[in-house]
Amino acid sequence: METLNKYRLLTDNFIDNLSKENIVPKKFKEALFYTPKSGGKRIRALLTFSSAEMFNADIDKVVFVAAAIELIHAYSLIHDDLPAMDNDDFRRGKPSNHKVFGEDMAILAGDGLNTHAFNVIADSPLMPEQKIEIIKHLSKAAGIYGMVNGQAADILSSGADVGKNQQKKLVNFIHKHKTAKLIQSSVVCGALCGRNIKDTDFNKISKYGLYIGVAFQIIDDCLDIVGDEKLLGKKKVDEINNTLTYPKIYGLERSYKMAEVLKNMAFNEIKDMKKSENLINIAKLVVERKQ
Ligand code: GRG
Repeated sequence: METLNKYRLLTDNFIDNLSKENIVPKKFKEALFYTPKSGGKRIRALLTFSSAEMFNADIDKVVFVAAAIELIHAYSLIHDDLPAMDNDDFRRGKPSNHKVFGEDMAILAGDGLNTHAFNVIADSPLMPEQKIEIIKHLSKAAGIYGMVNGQAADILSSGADVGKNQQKKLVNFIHKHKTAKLIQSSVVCGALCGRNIKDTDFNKISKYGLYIGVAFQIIDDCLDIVGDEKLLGKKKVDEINNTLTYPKIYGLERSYKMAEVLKNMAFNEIKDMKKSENLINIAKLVVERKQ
């Protein structure tokens, strides 16, 4: 756990330094860094570091990728909170970005974080071929074949009049794309910072990422019912927005069991690999979390 705290600190410091760059107008700069610097668990960054260390990557280089992924994640939260999306007034225990800076600045802050994340990776000291592979994977996972696609499916499905079987397929698609693809990419991009990765190991790590990514969103759905709003740092809105969730379809108990099964499937992929302790610990954190 000490290593995870070190990784969290490295990410925070990197983002803090980015926010010292000379960007005007002042209000845009404030909107840009308000969400990335407002805390958060930094799960995605921890996954990138933890996967990278299994492939002997240089931590000083990995931090560029870990922080970039947190910038993309922050952009997604800012846009997700907008009235046209989830309409959330609170995030990470504070007023949402658009509540402080207005919808116009919040949209632009999200756009800015999304594009700059790729600049951070391109500007990193990693090897050119590593950067290309990372940018290729991450842009696909965060974009039209991943997170943005899942968000679109989520919005289009809310309140849709479909049968139970169709609902199951839909919720699976949404969770996999909206949340799991970026989490999976955090793990994969960490590995891509390393050297001499065997295909078998790459496949294992990739499956681990997908399984805990889906488990993460199932737990998120459960916490939207049983969680404490103070701990979550946001209002529970799934019921209000008529969002398609695992507990809505399967009930709370079965949803928790499914997350547990996915955690064990993730464990099985990596348990025999060297230096996998951190990824095992993160998988536990994902399923046991209360915030
Ligand atoms: C392009 C206009 C436009 C909008 C896109 C892509 C998108 C909006 C939203 C992404 C979907 C999204 C926000 C999914 C939720 C994922 C999730 C469970 C977020 C919470 O993550 P945590 O718990 O947050 O890791 P912290 O605060 O700890 O970092």
